Amino acid sequence: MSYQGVRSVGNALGGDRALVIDDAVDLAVSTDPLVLSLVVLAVLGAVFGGWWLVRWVRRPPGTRLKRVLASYDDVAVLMHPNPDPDAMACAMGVAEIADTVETSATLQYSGEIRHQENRAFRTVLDLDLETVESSSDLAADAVVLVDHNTPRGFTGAQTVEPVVVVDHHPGNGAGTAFTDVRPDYGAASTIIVEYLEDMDATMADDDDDESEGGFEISSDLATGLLYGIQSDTNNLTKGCSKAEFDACAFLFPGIDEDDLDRIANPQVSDDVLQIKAKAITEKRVEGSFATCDVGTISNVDAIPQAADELMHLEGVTAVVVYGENDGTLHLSGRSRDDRVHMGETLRHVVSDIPMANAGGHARMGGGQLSVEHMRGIGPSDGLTCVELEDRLFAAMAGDRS
Ligand SMILES: [Mn+2]
Repeated sequence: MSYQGVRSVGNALGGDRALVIDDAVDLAVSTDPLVLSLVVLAVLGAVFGGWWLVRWVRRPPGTRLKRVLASYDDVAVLMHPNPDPDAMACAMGVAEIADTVETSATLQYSGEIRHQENRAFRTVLDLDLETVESSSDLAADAVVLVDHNTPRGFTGAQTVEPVVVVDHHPGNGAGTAFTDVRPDYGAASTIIVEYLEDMDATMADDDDDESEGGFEISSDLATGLLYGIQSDTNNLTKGCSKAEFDACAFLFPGIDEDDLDRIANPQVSDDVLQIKAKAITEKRVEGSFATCDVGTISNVDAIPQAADELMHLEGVTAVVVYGENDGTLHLSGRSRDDRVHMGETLRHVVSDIPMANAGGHARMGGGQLSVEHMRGIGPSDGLTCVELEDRLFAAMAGDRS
């Protein structure tokens, strides 16, 4: 607004106020050009300060995570029990981000890495992972949780307060310094990829050892993150958001196709194939549902794989496969039938059996029950496997009696 403009507004206000504005403007202009330039500088300072504040508040999450990691010398990056490729890829990503700020990261997990693809992932990408049996095994006080949001699966897990949580599962778990939980995402690896993009990371180029100041993504990390996304979304066919496709496109130039093939198509052990064969030949089908008792087995990881195999059967929309290992009956259920919520079905079936637990999502569920308790130690009558199957069929058909 021009000086004349200000004066006319002042006049329009009328009376004393017009006089005050008049005086102020006269003062500023007539006294000293230095005062005027100071005023201009103050205005510019306020504008720039505001812009900086907005930028600071809106810092992308990848930048914020990097700063949080930079404030620790050591962090323990904790995967969920029996980690899958998505969890392992996230841990690799956090470790590489930590490395850029000279924070040392130890990758840890509880349980076992059993599934042949998970073992291949670890071997091919040469991961250095440590196991945790109790909270005293944690490598650092600062714990970063990836691909789950509440610590579980080891003694004292409930006492652990993570500083960082990065996850895509529903839940209320939070980190004391940083929380990023996106249940609409198909994989937690996708979130890590976005962090790398936030940090202007580029794919490592073998021909050029010179880093251009930015962070370079190794081919192991790019391959791991891509496989993490693929395995959590059944090769981009289930539970995907647009973010998964964007992340895969970003990773594409950096992946090692041979490594990806070695991870995705590992050799399958004889017992896994035997158990799948048993599920296929000895299944019990009623209507569009199937169950199978695969008997006593040594590799419990074969049970969900056998359930996946049975789901390929034409006309079958929900299956439960179960087998016994070391006194525990392991159940694994799958459903693509909107009428069958598998997690609820399994929960209902075991609800009156002591020491049993079961649950899961609509399309996927699992459970464990003590064989002794199922057979009815103590006062209860117990349950045979045939009766268990009858219950399973009834529950899948919607009978909640
Ligand atoms: Mn995941």
